[in-house]
Amino acid sequence: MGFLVTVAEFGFSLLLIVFFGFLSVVVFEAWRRRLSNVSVETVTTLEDPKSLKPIPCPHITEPAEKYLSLIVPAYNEEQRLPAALEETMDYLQDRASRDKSFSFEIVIVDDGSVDGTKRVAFDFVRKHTVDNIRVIPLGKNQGKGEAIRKGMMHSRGQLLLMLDADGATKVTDLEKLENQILAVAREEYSIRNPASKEMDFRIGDVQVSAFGSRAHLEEKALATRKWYRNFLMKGFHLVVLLAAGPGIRDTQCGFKMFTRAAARKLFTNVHLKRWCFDVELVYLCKRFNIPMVEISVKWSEIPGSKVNMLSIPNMLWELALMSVGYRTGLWKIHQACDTERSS
Ligand SMILES: Nc1nc2c(ncn2[C@@H]2O[C@H](COP(=O)(O)OP(=O)(O)O)[C@@H](O)[C@H]2O)c(=O)[nH]1
Ligand SMILES: [Mg+2]
Repeated sequence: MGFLVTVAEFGFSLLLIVFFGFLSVVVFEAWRRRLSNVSVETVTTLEDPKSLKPIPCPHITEPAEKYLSLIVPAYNEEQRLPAALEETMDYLQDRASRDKSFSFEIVIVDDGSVDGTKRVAFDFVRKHTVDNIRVIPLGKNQGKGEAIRKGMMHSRGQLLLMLDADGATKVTDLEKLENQILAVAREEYSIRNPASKEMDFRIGDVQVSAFGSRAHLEEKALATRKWYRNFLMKGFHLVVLLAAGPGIRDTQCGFKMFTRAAARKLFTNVHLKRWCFDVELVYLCKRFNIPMVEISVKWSEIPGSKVNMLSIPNMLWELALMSVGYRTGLWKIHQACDTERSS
């Protein structure tokens, strides 16, 4: 009898081991597929809403045609987008009228909005022409990170700025980022090409990134916010530190600028599609030795934020994915995007 019980126990344990072994393989396989799922580049078709004619879709691997591109991710921004666009356009037109060498474009990426975002955006295109402002419609919602990636991949600037659709940052602050990038790029260029002349220097060819930052506002925010929000913020900073390492105090600010060469490298590699793609950008800058500067910007909290408590599990999941993806080598780094091809 005792012998039979032992055999039954042994058989049962074996069954459990086989069952859990099988389960682990299934889960690991699903995890592996998710991890190695690099975004596939889709060809985006652009259209002039005035003539309804298709226009050629530029690509980050082609030479720059403008000085500055502003990439605006927009998800259900019918209310907040118009004022932000007006202010941005006023600044850009004013600057272009003062400086004939300054050229720009705004690229709005409509991320599957279900309100009137697309209508608002196309009204602006009709008013300001498709050469100055264009819309990339993504059809279905893919996340802020993916929307920005698509915008970057199809923009024409030597300098590429991502900024939120709610106008939370003063657009004139882009000059702070631009000036820092210019200073760092000139230095990098002269170190790498000691014999070259100033006239050969093209800002878009040197890899530099500038991160707008609200870290200087943190003390005030800590004093005025509820304790659990501060707790969550500190916790998030710790997780970011573990995932991407030190370097940038505010990874999440929606105001960042990249040279074309840096953007080409970063956005052909970035995997995360939602809120933590910024953390991956920091990680990638470090991997590629792309110089990063963090610059304080003016920030106003605009009502209507889409980040909520439900975004937290997604953020943690993305950071876990990133850590495992790069550490196990399942997320590959593509080096082959150093140079542009001629169009
Ligand atoms: N593409 C895309 N953009 C989003 C999504 N959710 C928010 N955004 C955009 O991200 C930017 C910042 O969003 P916001 O809700 O103001 O976030 P907060 O300022 O960090 O609280 C805005 O331009 C939004 O339109 C989304 O699911 N997809
Ligand atoms: Mg906002």
